[in-house]
Amino acid sequence: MISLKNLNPLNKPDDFERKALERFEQGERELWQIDRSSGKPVFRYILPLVIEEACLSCHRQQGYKQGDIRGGVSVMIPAEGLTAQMRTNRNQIVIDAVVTIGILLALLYFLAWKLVGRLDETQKRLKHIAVTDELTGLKNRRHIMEQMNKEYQRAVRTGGTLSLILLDIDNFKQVNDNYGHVFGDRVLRAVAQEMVGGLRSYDLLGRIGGEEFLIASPGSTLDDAAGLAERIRQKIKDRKISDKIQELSVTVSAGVTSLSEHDATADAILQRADDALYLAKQQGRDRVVSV
Ligand code: GH3
Ligand code: MG
Ligand code: MG
Repeated sequence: MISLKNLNPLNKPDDFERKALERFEQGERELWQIDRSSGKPVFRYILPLVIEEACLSCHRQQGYKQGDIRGGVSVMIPAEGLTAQMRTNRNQIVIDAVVTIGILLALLYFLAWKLVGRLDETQKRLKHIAVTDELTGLKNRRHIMEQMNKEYQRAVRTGGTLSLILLDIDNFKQVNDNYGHVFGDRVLRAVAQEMVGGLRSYDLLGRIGGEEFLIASPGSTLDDAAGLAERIRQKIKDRKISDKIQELSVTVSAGVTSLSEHDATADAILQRADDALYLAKQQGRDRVVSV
């Protein structure tokens, strides 16, 4: 216990306590500090003792009235452990913050990485959809036509060869009529599969109409392409196409032609392949005609 008007010398405040008592008189309600003057840290804490009604019986003669600050209660606690703990806590807070920020950054990086992956995947998927015929998985009309045009330009530029094969399933309308449209789709997929299996790596294949397919074969002569068309025709003819209740094989007709110096556009070669296909149909179907 300490007081500015101490009766007992033991209650005499030291410097810190005196200043605290003076500040209590100005309205302060508690004070504390870590005192390091003795070399070791000491936690000091002071609360004011306020005169109440009951105190006046003894302290009235000192001139106190109710509400006055009579003194204070001052405690000192060795704070070596406390300051060490505060330091440890501070270090721990810094470590926690660094770890938390690290985890958040890693999470953010992971999410961004995932998102980029997804976008990349979506982009690839969209690209695939844009060039693919949904039913057969072959290249669609637009894409195979673009590729054929590019190959035409390349062949003209380099003086190379380019052959086209136009294939059409024979009497396909009857397949649909007799076996149903769903079975017809099955036939289209099977024919596409046989064609893929018969191609060389540099041949380009696409579905350009309902039951019509185009193969562009860069570097092939007319004879090469006619041979390729014949092998594919035979493979398709030999293929048994079946579901659980019915089985069928189909034939195809093919028109084959090669780039000539008179072809001013890619469409000119395509038209000639179409003419050859028309001839194949005219001559009885299930055959290859080269022109
Ligand atoms: P040709 O031997 O002269 O080629 O006779 P075709 O019956 O094959 O030819 P046509 O052009 O008369 O008939 C083609 C049929 O192909 C008509 C159409 O219903 C069918 N078709 C077109 N696209 C699809 C498809 O995606 N699925 C199915 N199942 N049928 C299709
Ligand atoms: Mg047909
Ligand atoms: Mg047709």
